[in-house]
Amino acid sequence: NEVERTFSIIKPDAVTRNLIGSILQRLESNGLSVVASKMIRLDREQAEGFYAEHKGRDFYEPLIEYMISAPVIVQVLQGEDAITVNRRVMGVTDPAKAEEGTIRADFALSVRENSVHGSDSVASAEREIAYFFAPEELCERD
Ligand code: DAT
Ligand code: MG
Repeated sequence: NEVERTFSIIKPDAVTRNLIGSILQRLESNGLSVVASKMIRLDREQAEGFYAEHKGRDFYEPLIEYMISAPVIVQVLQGEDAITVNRRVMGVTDPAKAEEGTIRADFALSVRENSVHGSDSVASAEREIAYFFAPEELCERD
């Protein structure tokens, strides 16, 4: 098992409802350590670029509107198999289908307002981390 880094967002619905601490608790207690973190309000161009793979889908425009509707926490998480572990702790995209005890099952409001983002592959993690963080913003941790 390899130590990996993954990219995470605590999305507007969760920030707005003061769920940052509850969500971080789930991530940290599952072996994911924060190595970079900041709160930002995404602008339209940032949100569109981040979700470029979904451009043209029916949910794309409302997704962009939602992502720019309030601040988010963008963060880099490190741990053994961090990409897979983060996705497991998050639960699947639709909270109605997410396993009990996952962040999305317990906190998400809808498929769109689903509280968290997590990279789905090593390639996505590298792209997404670089999209929001300069290399020197990542802290070394054991
Ligand atoms: P995930 O965030 O689980 O990686 P995704 O990459 O397929 O899911 O989609 C990105 C986001 O777009 C997702 O978190 C919420 C939104 N989305 C996806 N499918 C949707 C749908 N059918 N209706 C509304 N929003 C959707
Ligand atoms: Mg995705």
